[in-house]
Amino acid sequence: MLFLSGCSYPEINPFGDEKGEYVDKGEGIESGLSPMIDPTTEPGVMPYQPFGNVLGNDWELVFSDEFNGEEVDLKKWNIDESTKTRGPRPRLGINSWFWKPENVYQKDCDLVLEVHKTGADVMTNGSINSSNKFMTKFGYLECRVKIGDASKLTHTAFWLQGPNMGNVNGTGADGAEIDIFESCHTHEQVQVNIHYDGYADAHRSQGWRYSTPGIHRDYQVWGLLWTDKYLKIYYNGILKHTFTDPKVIPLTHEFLWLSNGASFGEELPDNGFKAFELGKLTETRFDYVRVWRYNSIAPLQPWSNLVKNGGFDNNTSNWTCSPADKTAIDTSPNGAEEGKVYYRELTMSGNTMQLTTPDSEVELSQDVNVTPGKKYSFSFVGRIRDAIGKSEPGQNTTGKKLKGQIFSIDGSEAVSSEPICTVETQSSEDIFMSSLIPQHN
Ligand SMILES: [Ca+2]
Ligand SMILES: [Ca+2]
Repeated sequence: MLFLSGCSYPEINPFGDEKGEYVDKGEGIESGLSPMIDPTTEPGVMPYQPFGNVLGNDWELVFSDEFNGEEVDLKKWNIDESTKTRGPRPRLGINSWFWKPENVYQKDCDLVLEVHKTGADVMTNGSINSSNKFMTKFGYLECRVKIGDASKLTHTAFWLQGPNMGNVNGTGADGAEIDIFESCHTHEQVQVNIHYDGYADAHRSQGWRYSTPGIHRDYQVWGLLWTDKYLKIYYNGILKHTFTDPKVIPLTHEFLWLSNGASFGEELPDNGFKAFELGKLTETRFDYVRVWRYNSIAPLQPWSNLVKNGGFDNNTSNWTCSPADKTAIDTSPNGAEEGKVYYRELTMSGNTMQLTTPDSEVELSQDVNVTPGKKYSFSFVGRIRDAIGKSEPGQNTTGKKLKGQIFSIDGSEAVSSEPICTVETQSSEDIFMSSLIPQHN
């Protein structure tokens, strides 16, 4: 089975009209008194862009915390303390759970959020938020984090809330909860969820699941690109989902939230909490959080993508497959392990194109108009799946290749005589491939 995931250059939408805005020490409070930029942040640091200058470089850092000091910076953060249980997870055997300040501290240049079992059905967690201290509207928000062990029934989250998100008016433009990620699964996926119009009967939400290779092994980088036209979610520099429905795009200031809590993935075992001993279960480590505002839309213009639906945004349109019927939008968790049961997503799927063939070649193609004499770059992100286990008897991906190639429009002449990008080894990671296309007269 071959596996192509979204190209990382599908940046066809320009930024919105408004520049980003921010408020430090909260709206209505005199601004400029509280420096929100960590002095240990590397000067001039830009959003994490391992796959090229996708987001441009015209960014102004307006907030950062590298968590390198001895203590949590209370000029920026409130340390949460729950006075009553947050939403119980009775199916998992967690009937109450609480954010506790004693679970929150800084160590080894990280913010640490510990997770404990403090009673037969009681969990404690850690959380900080920037309410009334730092609020932001539009821009790019990024964190680097090693999530808590999801198999210990905790999820880690990087999220935002607006002070007026409880206002019921049929839209989240006046404020929404944006969960950039919630690591509630033990397979390599997370959820983005957006909630608005409060949490009672009028509550509305939209959600999406996306693949996050490597999430359970090490630190990973999440980003949110937020304009007045869209929200884009990035994982390790790869675009994972785009929201364009105006109902889920806040047009007002929101504050940051970093937390862990009791989990809710459907694959987690019933009453699984019961098996754990009392004491510390796991911890989440945030390396940094940074927020930029954008100064102009100019940097993005050169990246207007010629490829249509390059991110496979929820469908296969604009692509031709040969032989036909060998494509699908991927709906399964990544990183299949032998003997393990996986749960198919019924209501949410990822923006990933899957090419299915155990035995023969499959080609996915699209015509692109180019101007003679100009140079173009070609790139894609993909992986050969089943790298860490067989999903079907007899299936073997050894010797499979994933490659990209450019042909003239009649399909007969290879513009690049050799494949531009080739992956031959199996991989459990997404791999980025890029090349300048040779000039063609
Ligand atoms: Ca509302
Ligand atoms: Ca750090």
